[in-house]
Amino acid sequence: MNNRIVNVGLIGTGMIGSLHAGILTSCTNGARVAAVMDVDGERAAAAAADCGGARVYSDAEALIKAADVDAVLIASPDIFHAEQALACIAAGKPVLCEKPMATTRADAERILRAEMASGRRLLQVGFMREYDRAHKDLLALSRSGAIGGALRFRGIHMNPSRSSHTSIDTAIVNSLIHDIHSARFMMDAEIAEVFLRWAPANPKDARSARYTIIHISFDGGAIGTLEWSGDSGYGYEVEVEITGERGTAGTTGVHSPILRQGGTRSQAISPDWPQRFYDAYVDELAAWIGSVMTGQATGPSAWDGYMSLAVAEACVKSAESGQPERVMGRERPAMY
Ligand code: ISE
Repeated sequence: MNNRIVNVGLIGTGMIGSLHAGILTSCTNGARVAAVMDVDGERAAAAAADCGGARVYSDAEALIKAADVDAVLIASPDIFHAEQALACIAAGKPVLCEKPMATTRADAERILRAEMASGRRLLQVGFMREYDRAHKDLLALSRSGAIGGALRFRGIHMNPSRSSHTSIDTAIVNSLIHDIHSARFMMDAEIAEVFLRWAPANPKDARSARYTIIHISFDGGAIGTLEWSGDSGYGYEVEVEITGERGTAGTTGVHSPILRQGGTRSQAISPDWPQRFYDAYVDELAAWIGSVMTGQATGPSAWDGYMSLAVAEACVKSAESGQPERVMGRERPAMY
């Protein structure tokens, strides 16, 4: 790429889309939001104005094909991700696609094949925890060999109360997909088998999900658990821990000051994910823009998008069967 400024086309201006737009506009060197698309025209126009006057599209395909859009950020509802990612690859445009990359393993496979046929990596998946300082420090410690070979992974993911309950399928594909990817990248191993149990949010609706525990087995023999709550009752928390042959290491929790007052010792917890992971999003976008400039996609790949969905599919199957389920992956292509 010769121009010094990457013109980004943003698809979707909801909560995550506007978070990305704000970061790209205010603190990402070498980037600007040049075009936005949303089916809600008013919301798109407001986002465009916040970005200093981006062009507004009502059609994602038209934005992707626009000659002056250098790279695309997909932040639309999950069900649109796959087709929009495929359109970006067909147009030869670098794309940062929010998680999940698709909603089914079959669609993820189509993306993987399209990217392989294009001959180069164009797609980065928005698994932003890879850019989180606490995750990076723990991964570096584990890779240093300080705790020996990894035996067990533990992921904790607590969400604050939402206005509506999530179904178990949505909890897996939209939210637990982060934890699935974290387990893979923190352990440097693929997940081979899963066994899911959950407590419903509403006893009259068995598919509603309040608390979920997934037992996982990795290729090579390590084991783990992913715990998820759709309603922690106290705020938002994500922690990971690895037990090795010679010790256990984990992230250190909230970083706000400890307050001693009125006979208590307290520490504020993030209200939700935009606060907890803001810095990770900033670093993710800086890395993505850097990779667009050099012409070589980095970070979580279409392979990560595919494998996380293969594991998610096994989790959904386990929710239906009540049994442990094998992950139906595929051989890792040489390109990844
Ligand atoms: C949300 O879509 C996210 O991506 C957050 O990171 C995750 O923690 C949350 O559970 C999801 O709903």
